[in-house]
Amino acid sequence: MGLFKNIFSSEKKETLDKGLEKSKTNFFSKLSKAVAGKSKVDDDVLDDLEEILVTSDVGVKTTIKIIERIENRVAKDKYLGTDELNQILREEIAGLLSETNVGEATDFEIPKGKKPYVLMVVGVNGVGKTTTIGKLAYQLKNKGLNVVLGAADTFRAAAIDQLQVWADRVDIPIIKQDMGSDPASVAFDTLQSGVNQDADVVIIDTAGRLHNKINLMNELTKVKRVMQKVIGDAPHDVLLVLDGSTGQNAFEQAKQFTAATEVTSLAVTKLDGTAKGGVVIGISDQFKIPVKYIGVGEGIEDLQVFNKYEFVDSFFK
Ligand SMILES: Nc1nc2c(ncn2[C@@H]2O[C@H](COP(=O)(O)OP(=O)(O)O)[C@@H](O)[C@H]2O)c(=O)[nH]1
Ligand SMILES: [Mg+2]
Repeated sequence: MGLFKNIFSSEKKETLDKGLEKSKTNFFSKLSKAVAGKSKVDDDVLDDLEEILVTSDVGVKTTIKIIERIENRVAKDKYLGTDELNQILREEIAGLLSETNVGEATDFEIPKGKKPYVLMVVGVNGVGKTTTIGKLAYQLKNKGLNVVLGAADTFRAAAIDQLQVWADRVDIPIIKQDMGSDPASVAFDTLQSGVNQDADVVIIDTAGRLHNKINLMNELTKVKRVMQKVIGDAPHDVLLVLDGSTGQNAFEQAKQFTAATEVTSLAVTKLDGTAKGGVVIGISDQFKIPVKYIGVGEGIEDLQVFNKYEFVDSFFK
């Protein structure tokens, strides 16, 4: 068991390293330019560092916090060599993320005591909701859990088909209706089926094409209310999916969705395709909502539980 665990985590680390490669290369090439010819961390280096962090989509607020921490160290230590900057950045970012106890999980787990555990997945079109659901269902099934999917994104036939493809790939049941049907009704059917099948986990896919906040709020509230006719405290988790390659847009979407409904966890996708992986650091710092999962590729295995220590480790390796 111990050996298996080691093999698993080294594989996980490899995928994470690969997924963060673009972000890392981008960050460290800028950083080495900023410190070229300088032996000491001075105001110029700090200014450049600030710009690098902001352009890596760490976000202004979180960047300011990091810079302040490094300034304090410079003030205390008097002389801070640029060759130590890496290590210091790593320590300060890890320290910042450690202030909350989110991002501590190391494995896919569903809290016990709720059966079925109902997970509603929200987010705008194209961020990776359906893909994340497929990958997550695969992980949970591999852990021996019975998973049922609900295709409550009824706007496009393709959206339903896509979830069906994932259900087939993972070999789990899916509840769906025709395109254009009421999402709340699909969610209702899915929960009922989940209860009847004694499922462990029910995952509901939703549409993100609601053109304003009021519509979005009404739609999500309705889906929740209808679910609660079957399971009084459903959904147990509302997972907002954000596309990590969209940078500040992801922050904006997080703001809008958290205003429209109670979001309880986040997934940040497409970190493999971006040089701006810093968005995960900013989002974990700024929203009081835990980043639970990160997407590091399109494959079925390319979803990871977000662990801040592993993340920082991979980034500053
Ligand atoms: N590279 C990469 N692509 C992803 C990831 N997650 C999703 N995608 C791709 O993003 C596109 C949109 O995903 P989809 O699940 O349909 O988004 P939805 O509209 O929110 O359901 C698809 O082409 C996915 O393969 C990821 O972590 N990395
Ligand atoms: Mg979809």
